[in-house]
Amino acid sequence: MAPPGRGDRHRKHVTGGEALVSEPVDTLEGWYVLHDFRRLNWPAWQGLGSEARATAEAAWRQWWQQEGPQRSAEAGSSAAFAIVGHKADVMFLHFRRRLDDLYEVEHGLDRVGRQLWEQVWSYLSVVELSGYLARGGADHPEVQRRLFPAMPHHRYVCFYPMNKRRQGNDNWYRLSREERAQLMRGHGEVGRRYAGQVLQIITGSQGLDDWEWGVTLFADDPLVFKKLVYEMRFDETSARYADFGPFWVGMRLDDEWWQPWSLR
Ligand code: 76R
Repeated sequence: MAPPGRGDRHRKHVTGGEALVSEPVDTLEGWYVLHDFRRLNWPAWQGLGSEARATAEAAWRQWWQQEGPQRSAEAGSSAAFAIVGHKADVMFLHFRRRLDDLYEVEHGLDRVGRQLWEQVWSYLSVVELSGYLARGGADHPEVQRRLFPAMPHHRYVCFYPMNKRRQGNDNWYRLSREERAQLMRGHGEVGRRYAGQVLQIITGSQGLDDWEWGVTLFADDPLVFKKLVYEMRFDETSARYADFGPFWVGMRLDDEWWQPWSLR
């Protein structure tokens, strides 16, 4: 549903002779989100005495008690996942009300525990709902629930950034709003075949990070990621108009997320 005024503003723009190529879509924004990828500096960690390691673990525990799953749902939440493969050891996923709060939690980990968790990558974005398909207004409870989701509890996570293509005849941003809405309907139909098996959180990062969207999928069976993403590839929205960044797959860590690396 277009917010009041948008149509008028757009028309004015067009008659002014400097038409936008096509009408943007209205979006609603929720949590600020940071995907924070870390690697344990293993030589430094092993080089510490057992007392220093215990001190570091106590500091991580304290940081996580303050910032982790125990936080109020109102203020946001955090989860930790062990990344499979070489790209990182841990992915922290943080949902917060404000950008400032993300900065706080990100650097909270650096301030404690001797900077042993080196940041290897990160991704900044905001939970986004676009207005292509009918949805309630911003104050509708279902819309609020999707803008400010609770941290999903599934065992596995899959994250990747993506762009919509801007290339020759395959330029998403030159399609009319109606054409884009039509394509998004097809996209949603494929997605809905996975209802109950996968939960997706789409975050927008235009102007915030190097790609345009972050896709975060949660499931209890990692094979669902492969099936869904493969099937999506054949849908025109992805086949023709999408480019993808690196994929990160992990599994949820318990509250004491550093335990797999503990030397005790
Ligand atoms: O209610 C809804 O949000 C349903 C419609 C819907 C939108 C608007 C939807 C459904 N998505 C939407 C928007 Mn999606 N999605 C992706 C990817 O790997 C790929 O090929 C693409 C990555 C996956 C796997 C996926 C899954 N989606 C978006 C947008 C914003 C586009 C824009 O605004 O231009 C992106 C970038 C994107 C990408 N999508 C679904 C899914 C699934 C599983 C669903 C069904 C969800 C459900 O009904 O529960």
